[in-house]
Amino acid sequence: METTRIAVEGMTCQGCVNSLTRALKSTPGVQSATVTLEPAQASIEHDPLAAPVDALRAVIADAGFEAR
Ligand code: 9UX
Repeated sequence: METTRIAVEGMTCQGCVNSLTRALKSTPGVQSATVTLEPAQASIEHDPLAAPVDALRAVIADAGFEAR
């Protein structure tokens, strides 16, 4: 298990935070995810083989936000 922090642009309210949190937590290989507006980021505990960082970034993009 590994923890990755990704800056996330485009979240404007707590609903964004909640929906991105749900999307990340439902991703296979993700054990836990903490998303905050301030700072605008996601901290993700994940299995790097089952859920590599590129996959996490894709989940963020698919949820409608920008991974930086
Ligand atoms: Mo708030 Mo975000 O009304 O996707 S949920 S802006």
